[in-house]
Parts: sequence; C-alpha cells; structure tokens
Amino acid sequence: MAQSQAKLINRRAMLLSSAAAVGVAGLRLTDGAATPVLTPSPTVAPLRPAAGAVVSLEAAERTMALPCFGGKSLPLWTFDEASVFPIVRVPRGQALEVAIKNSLPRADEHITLHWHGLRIPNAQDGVAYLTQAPIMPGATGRYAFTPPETGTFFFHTHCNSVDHFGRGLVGALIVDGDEAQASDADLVLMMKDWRLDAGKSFLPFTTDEGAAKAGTAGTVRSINGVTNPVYAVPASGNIRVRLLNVDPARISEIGLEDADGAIIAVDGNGCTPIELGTWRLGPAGRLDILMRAPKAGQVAQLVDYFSAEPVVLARFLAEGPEVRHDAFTPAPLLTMPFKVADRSAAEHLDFTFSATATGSAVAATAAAGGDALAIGKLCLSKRTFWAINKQPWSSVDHSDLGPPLASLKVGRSYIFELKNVTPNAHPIHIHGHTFEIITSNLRDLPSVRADTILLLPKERIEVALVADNPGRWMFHCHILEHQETGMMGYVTVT
Ligand SMILES: [Cu+2]
Repeated sequence: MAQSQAKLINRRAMLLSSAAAVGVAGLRLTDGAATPVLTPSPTVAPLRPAAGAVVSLEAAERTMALPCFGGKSLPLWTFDEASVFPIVRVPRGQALEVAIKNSLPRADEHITLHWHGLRIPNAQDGVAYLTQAPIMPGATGRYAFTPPETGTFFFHTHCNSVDHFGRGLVGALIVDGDEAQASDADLVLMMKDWRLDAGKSFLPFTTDEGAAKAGTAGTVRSINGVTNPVYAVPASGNIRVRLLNVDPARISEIGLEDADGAIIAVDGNGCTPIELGTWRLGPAGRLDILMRAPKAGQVAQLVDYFSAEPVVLARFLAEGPEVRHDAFTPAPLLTMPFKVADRSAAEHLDFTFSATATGSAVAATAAAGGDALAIGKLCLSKRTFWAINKQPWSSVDHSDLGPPLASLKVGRSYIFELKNVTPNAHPIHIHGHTFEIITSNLRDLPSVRADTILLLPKERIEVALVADNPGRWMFHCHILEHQETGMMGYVTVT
C-alpha cells in the first residue's frame, strides 16, 4: 500500500527535480557520483502471504551487484532470489508458515531460522541444538507460528552468524496492525555495512582485534544495499521509518535533520511517542520513527551522529501535494497485551558480561596484529574472549550445551541486573521474551520494552520480565563476534 509510494530514486533525479533548486542546506554529498537508479528498491516489494499460504525461502549463494558495491558483483548469501533482504509482512493474527531450503554452497553448512524479537513457542525459535536439529545442506525446514504481537522484527540464521550476516543472509518480518492512525508511507530500512577491500572483494568478516574488542567494522555503509539512498515520500506526510540495525557490529546514534520525528516503537514494541533527539541503536536493535515529511521539494535526512563526522544514512525527498496540514502530534501505536512484571515480588538475578582472561590478553595485544580468527562453519569458535557470569559458551561443540545461566519458573517475574564490566558495548538479546527497561546507572532510559538492550561500557541496566514462555532460550550479545567467542548462554523457563 503506502510503501509503494516510497520508491527509491537516484541522486541525479533528485538534483534535477527540485532539491537543488531549493538549495539543500546541510546535505553532504561526499562522493560526487550519481547513485545508480534502483527501480524497484532491493526491498520495496514485500512478500505478503495470503492466509494459509506458505512462504518459500531458500538460503543460497547469489551473485548480486548492489549499488553500494560500486559496480562490482559479489557472491552474497540471501534468502530470496529477488532481493538481498526480503521482507515478509503479515497482519497480526495471521498464521505464518515458512519453508526454508538450505542450498548454501559449503559442505556441512547447516542452518536454522531464528525470528528475532518474536515471542513464539520455543520449538519455532530456530536455534540449532537448543530448540531443533539443524537443517542440513539440501534439506528443507519448516516454521509455523502466529506472531503474538505487531512490530518490526527480523529473521536470520543462528550459527556461523558472522559469516552469514557478512554475506547478507538476513530478512525482515513486519507484523502489521498497530496503527491507530494510518501513516502516509511505511519504509523498511535495513542498515548494514559490508566488508570490502579496495578491489571490492569481501574482506575477512572477523578479525582477532574486532572479536576481542568492539567487533570488526564494515568498510561500506548501506541502507537496503545502497549507500545514502534517496526515498521519495509524500510531502507533509506522516512517514513511518522502520530502521533495523542488521549489522554484525555497528553502533549508531540515530537522528533526523530537517524534519520532526518521534520514536513510536523500540524493538517493535509501541511506546508513548518520544520526541526524537538522538537514539543509540546497537546491533539487532530496531527503531520505528514517525517522521513528518517536509514540504514538497525539500529533503529530510536520517543521520548517524556516532562518529566524529555525522554520516547521512538516507534521505527523504518530499514530493506531491501536501497530505497533512495539522500540527505534528504522533499518535501512540496500539498497545499489545504484554504481561507486566510484578517488580515488588520479582526475583533478582545478576548477569555480568566480561572478557575472559584470554580476551583481555588479546585485546591488549591485538593492535600488534594477529591471525584472522577462524570461526568454524559448524559454529565452533577456536577462541574464547567473552563470558556471561564467568561462563563462556562452549568452545568445544555447540551440540554440548552445558548448564543454563539461570532457571526461571513459568509465570514468575524477574529483575535482571545486566552488568557490563568491559570497556566495550554489548547489545544483549533474549529470545522468546521482551524486557521492560527499568533503570541505568549511566543515563536516563525511557520506560520501553526491548528484546535487545545496548549495554554501554561499564553500564549496569536493570530490566524486568515475566517468564511466561516455557523452553530453553538463548541469551547473548548481538555483536556477532562476541556471541561466537563466548558471550552467549541460555536460560530455561519451566
Ligand atoms: Cu558484546
């Protein structure tokens, strides 16, 4: 519907149309070259299965020339023939059934599909060995569930994720039906960097220094496979921007320029609208922004202020007749029926996120240069840098799970104290549940629900949850190199 209005246009068209004529102050066009025309955008056409239909995905290597590759084709791994990041959209209440074939080209490269942020039955959660047997090459796996809540989610494999994300193997899942007041356009923006060398070939997706410190950064930034794309949006319209950080390591400070905006959902969970100053968005976090588009011919910008020099991530060119004339007063999304934790009766559990002795040593010496870290294709890391409660994820074999980090009782309320004793940030993700954010020792955080909590260096954050979903649930850092080198564990709910 509205999404098709938000087509991607190229910079040359923008300059020739009207933006240049009105003077786009503050627009940093750094490379001087025209962005290639993309029609349609790599992710504009979502898969909207009819009720009862099965969505067919196939994880496979496909050579694609994304615009951000500068004319080069690269062997991506994707779920779909048609787009680098497929979007599956279903209305709330509709059952979703997905068949996923594993056609990845490497021998023994098994997969599962994890539905990030969705509180679905444990058997559908898609974690090899913990919730299901892996889907071996040539085999097809099936997932069936009804998403319990609306929101902005994504799906990905859960083993050898550094490699898989690095090659693009990610998709979005949007569950519609939460708008009390319909927006005028709805954009799904997948933010991911790519690790390319000067010849535009893939660099190693992981390094010792990255794995032991802040994660290995990409070299080329992109939104939906385009560096600094321009989207056409209806002038003076309310534009819902769903930003998904699907990068393995990138932390951003998200803001808007030349438009008003409000945060309407965090990790897909609707909240009381919060005026968007900036928002620290870590890997696997999602942010739904309602933006009031500027007048026709003007351009608003989505900006990352985290680096020394702000980076424009995407631009929105307002076109057509003004669709709204009222003041911008964003309506809250419909409330979903979450159980609220009973904090007075909650049991307190501490989780300390730390480096292992090895990790500290490597971090101290990594600048001297080390071997590329080999993470085995069966999700066996050869190194262990990180731990939760001094317990690193098994470095022997993921089929050997070891003991849980905690055993929770169904229906009980818990307060987790998440304590980061490292000098690096860690986005901490729990499966099958969402947290209520209570407090941080370092900053004022709004009372929102989230499934991925960005813990800053030395930060302690208290969160609450109701353990209302039985099963064994992963609990881990979503900087994927940290996850795969020890900062991962699971909790049981029985
Ligand atoms: Cu981490």
